[in-house]
Formats: sequence, structure tokens, C-alpha cells
Amino acid sequence: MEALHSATRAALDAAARGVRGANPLVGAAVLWDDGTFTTGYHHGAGTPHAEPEAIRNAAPRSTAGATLVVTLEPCSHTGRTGPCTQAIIDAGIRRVIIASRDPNPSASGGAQILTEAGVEVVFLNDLGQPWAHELATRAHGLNARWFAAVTHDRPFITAKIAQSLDGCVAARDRTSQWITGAESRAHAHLTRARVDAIAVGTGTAHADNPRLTARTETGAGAPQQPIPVVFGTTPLPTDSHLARNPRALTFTDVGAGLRDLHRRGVSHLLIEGGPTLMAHFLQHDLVDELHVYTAPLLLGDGIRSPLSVDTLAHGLRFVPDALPEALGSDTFTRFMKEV
Ligand code: AOF
Ligand code: ZN
Repeated sequence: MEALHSATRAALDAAARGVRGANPLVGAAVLWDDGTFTTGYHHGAGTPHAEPEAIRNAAPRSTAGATLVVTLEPCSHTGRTGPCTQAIIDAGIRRVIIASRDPNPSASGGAQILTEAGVEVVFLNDLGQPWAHELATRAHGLNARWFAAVTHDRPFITAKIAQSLDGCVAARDRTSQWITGAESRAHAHLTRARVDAIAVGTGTAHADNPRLTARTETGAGAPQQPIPVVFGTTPLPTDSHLARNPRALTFTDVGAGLRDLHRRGVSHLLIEGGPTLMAHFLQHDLVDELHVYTAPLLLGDGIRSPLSVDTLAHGLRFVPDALPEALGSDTFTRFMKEV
């Protein structure tokens, strides 16, 4: 039991090193009968899942007859990668310990498939140990917002804000190019390249005529391009980049649009503004993760998101998800919405 406790903690710590988005944070550990273990984690959308990673990291040692601890129920589907249930069966794993269920209808059901294949499946909460309950709670907490998004049939939503030190996203005359520096913009393009879709409001679509493409450091297009999305009722100028892009989607209703996007396979959506759309998403508790780039600049009575907050207790609280990072003279901080 001591070894299982340590392996579960290690799987959770490994999970936290991953990147959230189209996938939740997931870690796994292969645990042998002698109490030693090796871990693996999911590095982000399109990369192998945690279980095959842990199994691969176990090499050259045989995984036959070993226990696999995983922070999320192994998937049963072929998405961007193959089903983890099959990888586990092929590796000869005898017992799987699961910390949290996968609420994603298209990937769930892995526990049952494993049981039917003769693998012993145990949920951490059913061990009846206080430490197990505590770690199961931690596993759930790690992905609470991701679980909520998939349960509500919408993508996981990241909002990007590029702001001045005093929280303005544009100067009073609405000029906003460029508040943040080149390093911040390059960093933001890496995020663009790993999301499934990027959305702006019609105001921004009119004012900036954006392409919403992901570019690499050389300025070339990234191999995987997100779907451009516009929310709003004002028609786009016919000669704008977005109006001319046959992949671009326009929605007048945010709720219906999010459901439609999710059903089209958009698991991770990036919101890039402007301030009105940002306020709408924030006010409706639709921002799961916040990426804030802050430039060393004061803009005084510039433009902010028109969030309606009447008293301190009604402010929207976020929790830092990682330490702030220096990007040139800017700082980057990632926050998660409090559940
Ligand atoms: C697992 N292990 O490490 C992760 C899982 O598009 P795919 O193939 O990456 O599949 C995405 C879904 O798989 C995701 O929505 C979630 O339900 C699950 N993520 N499952 O067995 C993992 N990251
Ligand atoms: Zn999987």
C-alpha cells in the first residue's frame, strides 16, 4: 500500500507537468511488485496519452503482470491517438488503479473494457484509505474545469489578454498594436498552433481585420491551423481576411456556437478579444484558463473589458497555474478559473 501511495502521488505530480487544452492533465505510473515504479504523462494535444508514455518509459523492463496507476480513466476510443485500453492490454498489465473517471462520452467506458478483458480495475476512492480519497480529490481538482467543459458539451476555453501594467487592452483611442513585445507574440503563436479554434468578436474582426492563423518563429504558417471563429451579429466586411476564409465560422449566439464547435470536434478554443467578447465570456463563466501577457506600460484611462463588477466579493477570482514567466520585458502568467 505504501508503494501504491507513492506511485499515485508520482503519477499526479507527473500529470501537472503536462499542458491542458484539448486534453485534461493526465499522469500514469507503472508499479512493479517490488515497489519500484516509473511514470509518464500526457504532454498536450496530439501527443501520446499518459498510459502509453509510462509503459514506454518502463522499457527495457517488462510491464507484464505490473500495476498501472492512472490519474484519469484510460480512454477507449481512437481520437488523435489510439485507445489506451488496448495499449494496457497489449502491455500485459494485470491491475489498473484509476483516480478519476473520464466524463468525455466519446472516450469513456475504458474501465469496463479493461474489466471485460480480464484486467483488474480499482477506483482509488474504493480503496477506503484516507490518502487514496485525498489523492482522488486532487486528481479531480486538477481537471475540474476541463471536466465541467466536456460535461456542458463545449470546448475547454482559454482566453488571451495582452495588457498594460494597469490592465488596459488598448489606449483611449483604441490603438492596441503592439502593447506587448515580440517574445510575447511568438509565445502566443505557439498557443494558437495547439488550439483547435480561435475566436474573436465582430468588433475586433472589423477593427483589426485579423487572419487568426498560427505562425512559427520564421513567420511561416504552422502546419496545424486552428479554425477561425467570429462571434457577433454585425456582418463581416466582404473583403476581410476572415470573410474570404472558407474555413471561418460565424455564430450569432455564443452558447449555440460553443455547442456546435464542440460537436465539430473543437475541444480547445482560444478567445482573443476584443474586450466586449471577453467580458461576455467572463461574465458567463466560460473562461476556464486565462493567459495574461503584461507589458511594462501604463495607459491610464484606456480600454478595459467592460466587466460589470459592483463589489469586491463579486470579482472573478482566478488561481495562478504556474509561476510568472519573463518574455522579453513582458511577463506571462497562466491562471485557472476557480471552480
Ligand atoms: C487517456 N489518457 O493521457 C489522456 C486522455 O484526441 P485524443 O486521442 O488525444 O483523445 C482525447 C480524449 O482522451 C480527451 O478528450 C480525454 O477524454 C481523453 N484524454 N485519456 O486515456 C490520457 N489525455
Ligand atoms: Zn488514452
